[in-house]
Amino acid sequence: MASLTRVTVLYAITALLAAAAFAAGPAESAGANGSGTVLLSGGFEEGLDGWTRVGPAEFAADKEQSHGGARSARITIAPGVAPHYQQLYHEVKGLAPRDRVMATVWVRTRGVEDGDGAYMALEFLGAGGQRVDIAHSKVSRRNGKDGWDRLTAEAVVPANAASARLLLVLNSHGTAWFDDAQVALAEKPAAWPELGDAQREVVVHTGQVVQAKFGGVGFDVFDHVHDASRELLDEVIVKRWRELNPSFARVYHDWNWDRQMLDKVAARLGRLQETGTEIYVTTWNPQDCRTAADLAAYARKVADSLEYLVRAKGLTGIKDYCMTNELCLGAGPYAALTGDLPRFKTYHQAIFDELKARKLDIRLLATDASPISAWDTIDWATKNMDEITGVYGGHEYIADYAPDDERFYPWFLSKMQWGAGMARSRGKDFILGEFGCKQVPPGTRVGGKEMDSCAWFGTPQEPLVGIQLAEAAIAAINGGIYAMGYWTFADFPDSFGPSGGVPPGNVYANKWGVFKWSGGDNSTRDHYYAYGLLTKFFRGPATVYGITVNDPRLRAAAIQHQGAGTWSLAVVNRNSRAAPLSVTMDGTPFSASFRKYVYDPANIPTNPFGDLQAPARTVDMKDGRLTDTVGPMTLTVYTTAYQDNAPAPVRGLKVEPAADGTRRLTWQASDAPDFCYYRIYRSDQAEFVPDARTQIGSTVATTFTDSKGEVGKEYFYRILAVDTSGNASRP
Ligand SMILES: [Ca+2]
Repeated sequence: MASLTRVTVLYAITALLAAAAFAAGPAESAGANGSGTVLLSGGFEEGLDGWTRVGPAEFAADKEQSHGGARSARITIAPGVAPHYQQLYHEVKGLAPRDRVMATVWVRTRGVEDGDGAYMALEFLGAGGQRVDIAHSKVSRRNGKDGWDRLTAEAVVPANAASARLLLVLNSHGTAWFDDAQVALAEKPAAWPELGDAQREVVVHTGQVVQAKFGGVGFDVFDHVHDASRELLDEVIVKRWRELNPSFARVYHDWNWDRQMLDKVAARLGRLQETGTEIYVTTWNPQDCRTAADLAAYARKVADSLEYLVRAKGLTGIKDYCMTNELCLGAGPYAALTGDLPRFKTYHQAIFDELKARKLDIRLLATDASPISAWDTIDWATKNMDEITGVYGGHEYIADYAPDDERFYPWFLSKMQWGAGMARSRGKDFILGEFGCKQVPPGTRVGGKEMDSCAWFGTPQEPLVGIQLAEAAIAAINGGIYAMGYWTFADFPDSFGPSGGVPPGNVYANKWGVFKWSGGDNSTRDHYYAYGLLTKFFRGPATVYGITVNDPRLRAAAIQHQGAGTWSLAVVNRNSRAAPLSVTMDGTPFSASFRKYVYDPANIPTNPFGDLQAPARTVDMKDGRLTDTVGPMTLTVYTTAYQDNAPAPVRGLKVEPAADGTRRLTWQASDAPDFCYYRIYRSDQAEFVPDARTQIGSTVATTFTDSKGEVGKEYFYRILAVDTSGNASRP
């Protein structure tokens, strides 16, 4: 879960040194844009000159161990000394804001049995010497335990950074040796052309398949464990799920659920079955099994649970499973299995055998690690446990790029291609199981609760979250990812407490949803109207085609739905002005009328009941070519996945006033085959025309209680049936 995606906060001692200006760096150049330039290298052959020692420890250029040459840097923390991020650090010069930087070092350890172990970090300091960001390598006390280990860290220099350091840290008793440290410039962003009013050419290459069976843009689902009233389900949770219609979901699971809880959960997950959603189940806090017998019993219990959900409760959408969220184990430290992947494999082997014996067709996913810097665990899995792995996957929260940062897309695309490529090297698919924008800093508390939420919510950047998420989805699609889940569909309710996978005593709020769940407030967040367009129109199974765009500030993805043969195209325009657009299909030319949907952060199409925005208009493709204009900083979705026939008018409306002043409405169910939900309207005028001002609700049920009217006043109601294309019936 998102709360713990960042590594344990590591409070390196911050010395208030005068910040050295970046500009003082070397001018040596390698690539055309400076990429590959080595900014710092440390072999420690000449001692520890230039390295600053921090904390009580023994620091030495040591001859006992070396990875290259004759010496390495040694840090030893004696038994009587408290580990407190003792470290060697070195300034890194020659960086500018937005540069992407890579660091590597080799490490080996002896006697490291406690604490966080030995690791590396890139730290960025502001002009006042304060930390503004830090990027860690893998943090594990197993680093270097069995010999020299290579650690890597990658970061984008924050806009407010004035200096940078490479930290070599030991936060355990024992000894760590570091050698062959290197920091290199990975990418210096090249200037992008300003294309003004020039036509943007988007070409969809129908002969070039990027992903032959795309599974869809989806959600992480956690709400099935939270109590919800019938009204909340009908009017909010089920209604919005049906309308956003995602074909993929990653779903929370607890190995310790009893039959009663499994029944409750299965009933709530029925809505995913109704929408034909593929379900990826992940267990939170799996049992820490100490013996082979314990593990075998545990694997049986997990398989029992999955078999019950699939066979007894009919949740046949369950297709994927991972034994743990983000490599956590029991009550251990976050991502404890990162440093013990053979143990992860042992769990999956036991569960694999159980599923196979029961002929349950569920793919095991490795490794579910977060963030991208921990995806080397996935690489390990491709090399060490491919025969029991059906699909690969990991998570990422976008820590280094603000939503208004146009440089996010190419970086994320390269990472998606890397992840999908690892899986493809074994003939498998890759699932981006969780993603989201930047998380609030660990330790953020609101109203006495530990907050787990998006750092941009409630800020002027919030409307742009929808744009960044759309870019992430477009990058994942074009990168060849199989399916993705945004964390999360709904907020956790305020009442969520110290159960459900959160350590006892941790009072915790998880507020990432596309809509809120706080008291009676279920209002949507802005990104509902951007990401929701993508879940609805980028469903699987679909074919993803290669696409080229002649403007680096324009991002586009195109899919064709299998079966119906319909098309959906998403375009994000990062330019600060409108862009004339031409889209060409380079295969057999065809003509079609596309509906055009727009998400404009400057004009959010909010609806109090979460009804998705109507299409802006239709745009015709003629002989394989569509021309239009896309607005500045917008997401535009074009689709032929719709029909124009509205449902028949709703019949049989009855209104029954109750003594308490509420009015209970009932009506006959719509018989439209693609029915989605009803809208309820009220006026004190008999002949009123339903509109946004008179709408009082939306629901999937054929009943609605109007509890907001004045007692004794006469009201008139209209019910409209809405289909999955968004067409509403006549009153
Ligand atoms: Ca050396």
